[in-house]
Amino acid sequence: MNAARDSLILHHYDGSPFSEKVRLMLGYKRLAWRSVKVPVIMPKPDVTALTGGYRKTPIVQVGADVYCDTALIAQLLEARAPRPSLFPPSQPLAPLLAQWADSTLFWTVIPYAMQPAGIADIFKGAPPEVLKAFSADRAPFTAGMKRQTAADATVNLAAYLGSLEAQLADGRPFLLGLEASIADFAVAHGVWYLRRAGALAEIVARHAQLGAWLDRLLAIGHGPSEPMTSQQALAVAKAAPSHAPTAVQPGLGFAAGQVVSVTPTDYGMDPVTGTLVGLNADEVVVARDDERAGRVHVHFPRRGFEIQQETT
Ligand SMILES: N[C@@H](CCC(=O)N[C@@H](CS)C(=O)NCC(=O)O)C(=O)O
Repeated sequence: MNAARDSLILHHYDGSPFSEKVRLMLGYKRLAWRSVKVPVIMPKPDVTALTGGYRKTPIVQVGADVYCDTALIAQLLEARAPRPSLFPPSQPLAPLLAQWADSTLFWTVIPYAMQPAGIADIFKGAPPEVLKAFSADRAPFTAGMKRQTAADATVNLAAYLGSLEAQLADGRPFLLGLEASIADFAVAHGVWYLRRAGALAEIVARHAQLGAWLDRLLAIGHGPSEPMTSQQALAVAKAAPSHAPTAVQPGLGFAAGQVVSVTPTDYGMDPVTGTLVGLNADEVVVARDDERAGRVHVHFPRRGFEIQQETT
């Protein structure tokens, strides 16, 4: 099991757009990874044993360190394999475009693709109970959000894809220039999902440059992976001798050792409670104990997450 100690373990499922974003980033960086398939809906006991309650997909595990949210996962991969970079210095706006794609574009793609004509293809072959269970799972998951109507999403998406097409019109291979960046991977997962939406995928096919750009990104592939069970992943966490070095930077409003909860501010607002062990402008890290996973350090991006001190 020693070889697994420092391995990147991706917990994901095939049809998850944010997982596709990470799979492509792994491929881009030619990193080897272990693949743990997780359930599409709750319950996910082997995920929450690692995270302490966070249920979004994907997560990446390295030993007893668990990284939530693809914005932070991108930074982890960048640290593991700096070249090729997801953050080329010539593209300072790449993280901003990525943030827009992961929020606004994604939440325009979903209501557009989830129209009856899209659902028919996205859930092809699945019995009606599966669709029903999916809807029942996702309703509370997104309860705090105002969802776009299909009509609004259609108009908005046409404008967004039109802008992306225009950006690529000068023949550049990637959205912000000659090199790929985090912006490409963040936009790609939404457009990838649109392509799976049967007749509705026509909205992508209308844009020749955008289609060619997506093909270019998908050609990167996912790199080499080996399957692993969720039980094996829990055993890797439990056996890990130590955690990644981390520290609480002073002046950011919290102190090491405080019991805090960390909660996404957009949707899927499941709090994770633990002892604060790491904090800086980019990430917040809490330590928590789980019977099966042992002592786990759970990492979240600082932006897009709320930290609350818990009264003990
Ligand atoms: N900001 C998160 C968003 C992740 C997200 O919304 N993932 C979707 C799947 S693509 C999800 O969690 N759906 C519910 C689930 O898988 O339980 C990230 O970048 O990782």
